[in-house]
Amino acid sequence: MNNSHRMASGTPLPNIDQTPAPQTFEAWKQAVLHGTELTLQHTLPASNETPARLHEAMRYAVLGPGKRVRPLLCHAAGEAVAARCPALNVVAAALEMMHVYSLVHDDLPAMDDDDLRRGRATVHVQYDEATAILVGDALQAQAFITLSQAPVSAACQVLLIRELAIAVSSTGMVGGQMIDLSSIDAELDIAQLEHMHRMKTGALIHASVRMGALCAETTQENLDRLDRYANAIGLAFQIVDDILDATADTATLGKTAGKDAKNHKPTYVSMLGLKRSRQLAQQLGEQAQQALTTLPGRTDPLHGLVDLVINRLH
Ligand code: GRG
Repeated sequence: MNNSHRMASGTPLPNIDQTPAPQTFEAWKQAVLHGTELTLQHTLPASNETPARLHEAMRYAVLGPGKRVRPLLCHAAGEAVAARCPALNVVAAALEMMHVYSLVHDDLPAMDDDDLRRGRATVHVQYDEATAILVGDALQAQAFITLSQAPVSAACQVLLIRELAIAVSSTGMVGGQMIDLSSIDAELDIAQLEHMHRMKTGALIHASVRMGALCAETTQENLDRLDRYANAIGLAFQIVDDILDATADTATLGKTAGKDAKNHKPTYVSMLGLKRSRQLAQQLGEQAQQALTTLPGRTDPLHGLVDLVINRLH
């Protein structure tokens, strides 16, 4: 069977399904990053396609040096239940587009008002504010177009589209952002803080894991195990983000450090302190690892990603 896929840009995707499975976590990660990059390159509209300024700005936003945590989680979860690589590459690309839309809009003057992202000028600084708004809008649409082209059954495409739409909806990422924006100077308790982060950051991370698994027709038991993993790693990711905002420098993060305290935002660090925040992140990491019993495929990438999320430096 020919596994090349013709995507939105019209260029066939290379056949990256036939390469042997990498042995170490690092080799696995590099292979996934390579597949994600190729798929994003092919799936995003070309920068000379009209309107060229918008397409160029979309590519600037997405093809910058992100960590690609969501694509990595999608692949790792898919491989844990033996999903096929071409579908995972396409779904991973859609997840990264959705994530980047949220970053571009979050950086806007009306929201976090930041001029640095991934070590480079934010989209509204590099281009202009109206272009940045449209880049976010178009990336969100492009994510759904991409999912509608995933090489899975039509029924599975609908499941993937629904999963992503719910994750970024007013009860997921966008709702979490709304609560976050209204929490400046507010007195949140730890349960409210957790709820906000589960929506704002956790929902898309959770969807990344589930969507990888949905590419294979897996059992409800396996999905339940992966849900537990995703819930734990999603919250751990945010706690580590709070820790890094308080402890790392701007050059290392590639975005402005210390913004939470400056903006009087409640965070795990402001509420629990650094030591307890680190302990909580470790505990959640252990919970994530424990969820990974008896999955039918390869689980070392999911284990490796716990370490990567908890011990990351940016
Ligand atoms: C504007 C609709 C809308 C939503 C924004 C996710 C988000 C909601 C805002 C991002 C702000 C932020 C710093 C959130 C904390 C966690 C987070 C998502 C960090 C950025 O994700 P990384 O670290 O970034 O995966 P890279 O650049 O590596 O992809």
